[in-house]
Amino acid sequence: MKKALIFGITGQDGSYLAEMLLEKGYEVTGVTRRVSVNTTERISHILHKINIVEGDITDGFNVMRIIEDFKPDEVYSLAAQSHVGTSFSQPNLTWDVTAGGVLNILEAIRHSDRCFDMRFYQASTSELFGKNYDETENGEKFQNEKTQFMPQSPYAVAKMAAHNMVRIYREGYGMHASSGILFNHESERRGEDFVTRKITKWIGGFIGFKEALRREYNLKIFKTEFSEDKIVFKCGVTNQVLSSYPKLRLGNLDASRDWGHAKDYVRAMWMMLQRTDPDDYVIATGEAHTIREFLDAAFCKIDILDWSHCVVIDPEFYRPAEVEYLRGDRTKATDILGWEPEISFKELAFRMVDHDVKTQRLQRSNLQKISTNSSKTRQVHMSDVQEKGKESLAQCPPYNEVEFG
Ligand code: NAP
Ligand code: G4F
Repeated sequence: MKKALIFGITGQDGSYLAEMLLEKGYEVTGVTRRVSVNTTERISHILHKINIVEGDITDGFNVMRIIEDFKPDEVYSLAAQSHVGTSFSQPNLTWDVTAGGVLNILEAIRHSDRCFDMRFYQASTSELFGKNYDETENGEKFQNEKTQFMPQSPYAVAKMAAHNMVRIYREGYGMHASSGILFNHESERRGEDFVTRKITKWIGGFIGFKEALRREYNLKIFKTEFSEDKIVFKCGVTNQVLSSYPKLRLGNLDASRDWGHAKDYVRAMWMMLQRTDPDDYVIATGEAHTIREFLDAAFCKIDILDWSHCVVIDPEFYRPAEVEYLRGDRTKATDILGWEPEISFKELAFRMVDHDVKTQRLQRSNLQKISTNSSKTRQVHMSDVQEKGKESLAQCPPYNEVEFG
């Protein structure tokens, strides 16, 4: 039985990778940090099938001991401070974890008696390209393994250091060390402060809120109005203000990303380690979409075609330096690994919305939780509605989605 060691098993990718390796018959060990709250939500369904060891990649001795004790065949280095925005406010931490942590793992492998029995995967990133791209003869922009790196954030600089370390350890010490230059990949398990999940979480919350409001007031139709930062719900019959929901606050909507599904991407990680020769590969769908296009797809799933009323542009979410355009050319991965993505951009957005709507519906099923108004205000509104008589409300047309306007 092959043994895999995953640093970052509690993250989005770690959880999908662990599932996939278990299906392939691996013995899986995951490294988790000591934290005051439970972070194993994404792997709760497989916890009984895997080993968990406590560790932090910034502690070199700790990493060395884990590798010596567990004796893995494959080591996946997925742990990182992975949020680009946060790397501007916490550059030192980002450097220590995202660059230094990887060096600790590489050193632990290099000094092990089993150095050449282990294969190592590093989670590199399309952020390495930053500002830079190449162009086809038709003027289409793309990035591949030959595109020069021009990082735009402390996160990307840390990842570039790690990427170069992996190459040096491969070429200098002959280690089986590969880097996947993965373009953005998302999923139902994506961290909630990345833009795609932030959008689909908001949609889930919004739908759950509307449905709970409808149940609470026994209403079939709402009218909505839009203030600067809120969506105000009114009774379709009496025009009474019932409640309000905060708008979705986002930063730059014009950047383009090459978005795939994480499940497809962890397959590529494993494929790299099955090759006799270690190497670096770009993993991407080859399609670029703006944040606006993701909003189009996600809101379309709930039949809202004009989402502009629901979104506020907030300078807080702009970055000091932005990566404007990422579109990967995966030719090498397809030719050598035989890797292709299976989940399309639209399916990705729909799956994420479906998941978040379902989750929020469950959470909102308790009527008491619904209103952002105080309970006192809600009672006043309730009694107003009741005074008007439930009969008149019952004459409302059947409920569809919220009617805007
Ligand atoms: P993620 O959800 O943010 O997961 C990061 C993981 O790293 C978590 O398990 C986290 O543990 C762990 N971690 C953070 N600091 C640690 C430390 N000091 N010691 C040990 N573990 C630590 O990230 P992801 O989306 O799964 O991405 C996986 C990797 O791929 C990351 O390295 C990321 O930078 C890289 N990457 C991601 C993408 C993408 O689009 N998703 C694209 C390219 C590259 P806690 O649960 O305790 O926080
Ligand atoms: O979802 P994001 O935070 O992802 P970003 O910066 O592309 O980084 C992700 O992908 C990288 C691979 O290219 C990984 F290496 C990295 O670990 C991470 O997984 O932001 C995407 C875009 C950016 O242009 C950002 O400025 O969305 C824009 N954006 C607009 N409003 C926002 C927001 N991003 C976030 N997080 N939050 C916003 O409100």
